[in-house]
Amino acid sequence: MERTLVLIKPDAVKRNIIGKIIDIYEENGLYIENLKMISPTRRILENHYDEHREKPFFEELIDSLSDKILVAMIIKGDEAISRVRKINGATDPVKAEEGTIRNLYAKSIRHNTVHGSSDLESAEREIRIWFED
Ligand code: IDP
Ligand code: MG
Repeated sequence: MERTLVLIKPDAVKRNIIGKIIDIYEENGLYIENLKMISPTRRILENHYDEHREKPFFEELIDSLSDKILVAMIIKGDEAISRVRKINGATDPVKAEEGTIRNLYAKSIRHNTVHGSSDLESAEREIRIWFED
C-alpha cells in the first residue's frame, strides 16, 4: 500500500463539490486514510510548493491558497501516487483527459481543483507538512 497527499483546493470547496471529488477516488478503489479541513498559512504553502519558488506564478499561487479553506487528505492504495495523478488529470484542465477531475471540474490552470503528490519522496514530504508538523 502506498500513501499520497491530496488537496481539494479552495475553488472546489467553494463550489460545494468535495463529496463528488472524494467519490471519484473511492470509486477507483483508493482509501481515505486521513482527512481534515484547514486554512493553511503562507509558511505551509511555501514549504509545500518549495520546488516552484522561482516560477513566475509562485506568488499568485501562494496568495490564491493562503488563509482559504481547503481539504487535505492522505489517500492510500496500490500505486496510489501515480493513480491519483492519473485520476486528477493534467495540470492545465484544457489538456486534462476526459473523465479526470480537472477535466470535469477545474476552471483554469491556477484554480485546478486538486493536488496530488508527484512521487514517493514528495508524498512523504507533503504528508509530513500537512499531517505531522
Ligand atoms: P501539478 O499540480 O499538476 O503537480 P505543478 O506543475 O506542480 O502541477 O504546479 C503546481 C500548481 O501551480 C498547479 O497545480 C497550479 O495550481 C499552479 N500552476 C502551475 N502552472 C501554472 C501556470 O502556468 N500558471 C498559473 N498557475 C500554475
Ligand atoms: Mg506538482
